[in-house]
Amino acid sequence: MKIKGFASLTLAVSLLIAPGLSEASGTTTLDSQGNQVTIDGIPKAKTESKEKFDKPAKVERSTVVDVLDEKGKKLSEKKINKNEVKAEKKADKAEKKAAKEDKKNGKATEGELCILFCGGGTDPDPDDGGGSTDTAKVVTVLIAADEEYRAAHSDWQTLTQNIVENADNAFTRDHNIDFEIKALGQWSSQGANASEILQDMDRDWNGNGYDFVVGFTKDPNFNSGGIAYVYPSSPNGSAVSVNLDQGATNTWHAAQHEFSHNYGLGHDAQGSGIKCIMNYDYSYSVDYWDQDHDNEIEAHKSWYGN
Ligand SMILES: [Ca+2]
Ligand SMILES: [Ca+2]
Ligand SMILES: [Ca+2]
Ligand SMILES: [Zn+2]
Repeated sequence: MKIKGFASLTLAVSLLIAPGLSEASGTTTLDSQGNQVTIDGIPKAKTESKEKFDKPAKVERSTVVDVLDEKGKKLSEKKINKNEVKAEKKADKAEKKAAKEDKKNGKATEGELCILFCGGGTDPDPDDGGGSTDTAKVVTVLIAADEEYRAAHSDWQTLTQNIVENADNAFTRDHNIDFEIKALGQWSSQGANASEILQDMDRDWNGNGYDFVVGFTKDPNFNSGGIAYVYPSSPNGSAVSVNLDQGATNTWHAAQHEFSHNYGLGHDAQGSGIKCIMNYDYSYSVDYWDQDHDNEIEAHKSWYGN
């Protein structure tokens, strides 16, 4: 959509400093709500992932979603039903977390039991391994899919819901934060690169009362796997990120990485061997954070939701 005066000034400045993503990383600017932000992202995945999900994602709570047109006008409503994770999927995850096994100390099994016996509760995984304070947080999410993404995926509503509902599983498991989808918007994305497309998303969809607005794009100018604002403190308005269409599995990893940036997290050094979704070497292969980043999420958990 149209670029307004103030925003285009900011844009012009960041264009000078940041013509592409690599240079965009660490760029400081103001977002549409006046927050001082840095822009950070994730490179595209090196390998293709499955285009579709084999099964629906774990949905922690049932929710009613508003479907919005490009102007944010409500077109319809749809219900997303709570969907318990299957035991075998949980086992899969436990396997992936082998590197963390000593830290977890067999707690994955407790988590599994809790799914079976405490499924109706509001605290699905109280004994998680992330050092959670057990304060349950529910954060609201607006999903906006751009015209290229919607053209490529007639099932874009289900697909993007599944991506977000996969991206929040580790937040729920390790930090007791549930991302609840409240709206699905039809976005018209514009911009010459990923940073500009992020800023376009921010201008178009911020300020509507959601904790997070997350974009999904297939715009040919989006030269990144995902991109997000990194906030130094609890932001005014919504936390904003955009992810490239890279298939089901890669895209939800990118979404989890970008949501983590929204909580103020930076990156682990590449080549350090630190297994964390914030390390580019592992961003598309693990779904957990290293201890420092776990601590940081806990410290910033109060930024969003209630
Ligand atoms: Ca979920
Ligand atoms: Ca959720
Ligand atoms: Ca576009
Ligand atoms: Zn990043």
